[in-house]
Amino acid sequence: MLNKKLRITTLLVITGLMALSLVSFVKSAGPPLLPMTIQGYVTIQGAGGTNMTVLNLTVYAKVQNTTLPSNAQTVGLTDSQGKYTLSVGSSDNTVPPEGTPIDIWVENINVTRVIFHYQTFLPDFNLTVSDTTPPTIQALYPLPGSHISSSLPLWINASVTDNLLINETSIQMTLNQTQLAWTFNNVTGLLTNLTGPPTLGYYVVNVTVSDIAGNTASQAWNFTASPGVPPTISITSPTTANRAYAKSGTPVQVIFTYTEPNPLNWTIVISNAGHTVPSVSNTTAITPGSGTVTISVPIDQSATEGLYNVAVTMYNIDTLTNTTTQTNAVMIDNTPPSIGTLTQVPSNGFVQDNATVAISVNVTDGTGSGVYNVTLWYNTSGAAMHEVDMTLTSGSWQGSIPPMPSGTVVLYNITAYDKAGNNAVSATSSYTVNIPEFPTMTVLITLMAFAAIFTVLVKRRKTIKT
Ligand SMILES: [Ca+2]
Ligand SMILES: [Ca+2]
Repeated sequence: MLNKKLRITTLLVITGLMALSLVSFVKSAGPPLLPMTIQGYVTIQGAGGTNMTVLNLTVYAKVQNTTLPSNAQTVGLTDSQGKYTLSVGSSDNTVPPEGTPIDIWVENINVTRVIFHYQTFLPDFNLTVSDTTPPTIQALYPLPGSHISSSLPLWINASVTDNLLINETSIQMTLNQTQLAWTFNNVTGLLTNLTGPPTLGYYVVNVTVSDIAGNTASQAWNFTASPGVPPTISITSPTTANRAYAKSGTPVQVIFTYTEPNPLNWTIVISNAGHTVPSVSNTTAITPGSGTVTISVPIDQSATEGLYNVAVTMYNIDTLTNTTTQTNAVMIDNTPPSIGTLTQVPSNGFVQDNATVAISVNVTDGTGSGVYNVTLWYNTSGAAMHEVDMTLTSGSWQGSIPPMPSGTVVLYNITAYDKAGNNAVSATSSYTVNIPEFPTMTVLITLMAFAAIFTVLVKRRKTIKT
């Protein structure tokens, strides 16, 4: 009896030990020791109230709108039975703190919220997704009601998206009720058909699409294929007849007008046989219809001197293009004008205190842009600088300095600009206004008078003798 009791006790102890070791084995082979694991099935309730499971639906664990780190397996896909698994958290420091609300999303639909708890395993966390929102069909091309070129291949595009998932097998695209073969990018949502140039005429596109829950959307739009008309462009400035001048490293202003109902872009190129200035294109959308563009085109430092053509090219959305050119409309000139010898009348030593002093000078610009202006600058020792615009008279530039008091020392020089903005400065000249010496002058005049009388008398005597 005793032995039997002992045997039963021993058996119970052994059984208990075996059970304990089995439990610890099950624990060690069970759910991963991540902070939190959730798994279950995804069921979709569709438009008709039917429930379904779908392969490859993406399930996310997010804190607010941020998906938790992917190394924590917080993004899962449903398998062929619609089963998903999410493991929130990992050994790194991105694990959310205990008690964090975590949102569970299926595709773009927020399904439910769980509270994060460490070492938790939720094996039957089934998700029911209700989707009654139909897909959206937008970004239609050709633009509804537009005219497109009958000479170019025809793209028909639409952006097709859904809050859950597009059922790709449901997509239908027709052109004048004829089925089109389409391609669909399920990442970007771009639905596309490309065919050869359409014949002239009126076309209606129809796109019909359903999501996986069975909600359906349709979109119809029309366009007309007509002979393409390229943009018209006219350069207002600069022109061959009314050239612009610039030096390297400075801008040239270009003005052009255009007419184009569907503009895409424009480009300005200033170039000649030896050099092309970096082109300038529009950086913002061009106003459809007619317009004027005024733009500053920088001339690069390496642009060499000479004449350049200005070309404006415009494209429309059908890639029809037109280019207009003004030849030799820009001159690059980097050489300052050349200032000749300054002529002063009266010259130094003969300037009286009532005398206006005339300054003249020849200024040339060789084969450059031409002389734009010449300025005479003068001052008297220590006083402010005065400026006189010189005028071109009979081939020389002329200006004058007004009378100054006796003994004044006048300093002056010339600056000259060419039409490209290069300038030259002459050396400084000077003169002193004479101090009158009346006694000396009186003696001189008297002596001259006597000499004249003497000469007359001598001549008369000679005449009498003969
Ligand atoms: Ca939907
Ligand atoms: Ca020049």
